[in-house]
Amino acid sequence: MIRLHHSPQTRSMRTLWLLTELGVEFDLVTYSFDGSLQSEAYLQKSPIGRVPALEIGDAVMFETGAIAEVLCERFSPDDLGRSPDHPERIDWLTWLHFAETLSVHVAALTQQHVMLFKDEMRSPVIMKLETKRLAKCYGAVQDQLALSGSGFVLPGGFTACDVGLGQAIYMGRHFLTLESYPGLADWYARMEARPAFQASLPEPGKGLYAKPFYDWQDWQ
Ligand SMILES: N[C@@H](CCC(=O)N[C@@H](CS)C(=O)NCC(=O)O)C(=O)O
Repeated sequence: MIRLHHSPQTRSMRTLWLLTELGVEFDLVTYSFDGSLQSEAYLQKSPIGRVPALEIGDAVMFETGAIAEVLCERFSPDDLGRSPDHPERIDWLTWLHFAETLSVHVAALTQQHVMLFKDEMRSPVIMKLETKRLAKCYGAVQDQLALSGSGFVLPGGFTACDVGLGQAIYMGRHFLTLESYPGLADWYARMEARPAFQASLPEPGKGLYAKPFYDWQDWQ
């Protein structure tokens, strides 16, 4: 039995997209940010009340990178995954986990633009800094796509790296568009067109973000 604990437009979208690409059966439990992630029952699954949590057999996991490693090992070791002796293993691990580096900046920007409920709590300095740090990440992924040459993050084709990074960039686009990153935009358009990506999107109006784009310059 596999059960994903998920909130729309959060990192758990990464796991939802991956499970869908893998074509495995799973149950989906959806939460909103209404305090339910801090319930005693949920804290048994994720000790600080974050999404995703994944029940898999008798185990409960949290951390998207670890979840992706386990799911690929079990269900797609050398297609969406790269097994330990695969020549792309090191790059696969590196780019799989680089998604989280992007997500840290996206999370900081989400906190600044969306979560803080009084304008005086927001800091344009932090917004600008985190947007610049996100831009560096976009540049690094675009460079890797050029180096790979396959149209995917790794030369060998579509993997869980594309899922992790695609989800991070889906979130990042709420704060920094892909306008200045043509190579990244081309790849992202193909990620967005995948049926499994589409299946990981929230129903209209049910996500975390009320607007498609939040501009730090509005707060200068
Ligand atoms: N490194 C963790 C981060 C998980 C995380 O922070 N999830 C956010 C949503 S993107 C969350 O649950 N936030 C709830 C909160 O901060 O209360 C992972 O990759 O799974």
